[in-house]
This record gives sequence, structure tokens and C-alpha cells, in this order.
Amino acid sequence: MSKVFEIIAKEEKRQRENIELIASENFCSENVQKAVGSCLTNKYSEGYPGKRYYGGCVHVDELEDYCKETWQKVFKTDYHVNVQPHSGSGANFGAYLAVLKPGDTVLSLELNNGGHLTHGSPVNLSGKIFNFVFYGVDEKGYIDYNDLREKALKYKPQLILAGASAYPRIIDFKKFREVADEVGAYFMVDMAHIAGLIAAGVHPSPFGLADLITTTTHKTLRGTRGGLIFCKQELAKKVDSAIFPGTQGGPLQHVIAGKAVTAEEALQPEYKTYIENVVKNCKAMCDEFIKMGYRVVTGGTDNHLFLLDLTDKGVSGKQVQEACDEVGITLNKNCVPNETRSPMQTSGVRIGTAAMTTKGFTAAQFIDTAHKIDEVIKKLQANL
Ligand code: DSN
Repeated sequence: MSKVFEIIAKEEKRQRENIELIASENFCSENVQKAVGSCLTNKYSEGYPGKRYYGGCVHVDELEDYCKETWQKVFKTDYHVNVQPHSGSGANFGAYLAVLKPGDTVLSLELNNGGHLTHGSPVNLSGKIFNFVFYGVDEKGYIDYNDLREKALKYKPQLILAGASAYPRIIDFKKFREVADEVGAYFMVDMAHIAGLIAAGVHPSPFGLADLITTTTHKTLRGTRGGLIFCKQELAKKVDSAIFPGTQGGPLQHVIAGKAVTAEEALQPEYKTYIENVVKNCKAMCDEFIKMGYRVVTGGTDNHLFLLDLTDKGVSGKQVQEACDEVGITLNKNCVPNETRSPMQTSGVRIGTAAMTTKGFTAAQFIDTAHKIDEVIKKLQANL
């Protein structure tokens, strides 16, 4: 047997046995895995349905059209959708390229305050090509909408970006739209983390408000690893050419098949129940930490994640992440607002409930896990 399958078996065991609390991870279904592992990986299909650069595309054309229609149903939208981005980062670059020129100004949330690497970090291509400026969060950790407006008036960005990797509260897309209109900017939402909540109707939708919406399909959407871009119909051509030939070559039709199965699953009534449980479990676990005397950024959560602020505990996020790994609890270190430690150390950890809710964890089990993490932190403090 190939060594690869031995490694996969070990990873399969790790995923089965560990308590998985990384807020951006989930467990996709066997059907999604079957589609992604199918013969579609053999097929080249540069271009779009009906306009390919290769023969033999009749079935992948049908697949890609079906995938697009199914995602439009998930988000109850008539926006154009491009299902080819290989990842969330690729989707973001496609969206930027569709409406921006190098050097244009973009206003986004700072990475340290919950933003994402591709939202203009200086170490990422986004921050090298475009002139990113940032809005922040207030002293409690909520998006500072006054700061957003002030920065928009000051910098006159071509694009305003909403969306985050570590933000535990509802995002007010209407406020973003108003500010974008005031300064004549495009409005883009990266909904990767909360896409499942939007699909299930437990977070307000950006459809109808944003010009461009990007997402991954593997976080709360619980599907294959990949990206999508939605846009208003008038931007369809620009978005499509920004993905192919702008930033990608041949699409991954096996992944597009996985995305289509993901969309079918998100349309099932059980999916809405699943997402409601993700949010309920997240609040239960977060409240338990607060009862135990922990500081939580913004004092709580409205979605699938929360951020423990360990500043007053004398331990770093890295130490907690590593000590949790040793007891089979997987989470990640994360910066907190006004971070004083480096991103490799951090003063916080991010905790999410999407993956373990898929495994059937109840609120009581999440509360029990909060106590296990508390024990880990107390042991670290005892050894200081
Ligand atoms: N790196 C992902 C996360 O963990 O949130 C986002 O791309």
C-alpha cells in the first residue's frame, strides 16, 4: 500500500478521536468526498459551460451549470455565481481583479481585529498590489461603524470590504452599503465564516446589498474545500474573466462536483437545524467560559465562534493551543483587539462549534469541553 494511505489513516483517526474546535473547519459528508474523489479530476475544461477550450466537456458543462443553479437556490438569489475559484483566497483575488486596478484603495477590517490575510495584510499579495486601509473595532471588540465611515470619507476607497475570520457578532451589511454609497465605492462581503448561517437564515444576508460576495464552501457550509464568487449580474463578465483567464487556468471539476453536493445538502431542512444547533452550542460554551471568569471578546457571541481573551490569565494563545493539542482538543491561537503579543504567540484563542456539532455534540458536551480547557489553562498557570 502507498505510504500516503497510511498517513491518511492516521489523520482519519485524529479527526475521529479529537475534539475539533477550529472555527473554520468542519466534517463534510461521504457524498461530498465521493464527488471530490471521482473521475472528474481527469478532465480539463478551461473556459465556461458552452465556451470551453477543450473537447469532451458535455458532462462537465451540465455539472457546472447545475452547481451554479443549486448555489443560487441556497442563497435564494439571482446574483451571478462563479463556482471555479479553487479557494477563498482565489475567490477574493478574482473579486478584487474584477473591479480594481493595481494601486486602488480598499477599506477592510484589520487582521489583528478579526480580518483575514487576503484583506490587505502587507505580507499577502492583496496588500502588495492594492492600497489597503483599515477600520477597526471599538473597545468592546465590535466593528466600529463610526470609524468605518470616517475612514471611508478620508480615504475615498474604490472598494469597501466586510467580512472576518475571527468576529463573533452579527455584521450590519446595511450600514456598510450606506457608507459605500456615500463615497461611491463598490461593496464586497467575504462571508466565508458565516455563509452557513446566512444560508440557514440565522444571520442577515448580504444578497441585495453587496456588489460582490465571496465565500469558501468548507467552513459552516460543511462542504468540500473551495471558493465561490457571487456578484450582481452587471459584474458577471468581469468576475468570470478575473477568474479565467485572469487568475486561474483549468477549473477543478471534481471539486465543482463536491461543491454541487454541498449545495444540495445545504438545501435540506436538516441543514437549518444543524446551523441553529451550531449557534446554540456556541452560546452555551461561551457563557460557560464567562461564568468561569474568562474574558470573551465583545462579551459573547452571535455566531459559530468566540474569542477567549487570555490577557489577564498570564498565558499565551500559543501555549493554550499546544497544551490543548496534548489532550486531544484542537483549537487555534488568535490575536485579540489591541494585541500586545506577536501573531505567533497571541493573547487569545478562537473556538468554534461547527465541526463538533456535525459530530453530534450537545450543548452539555460543549460545556464539559469548556471545563476541560479551563483545566488545561489552570495547569499552565500552575507551572508559570
Ligand atoms: N484561515 C481561515 C480561518 O481559519 O479562518 C480563513 O481562511
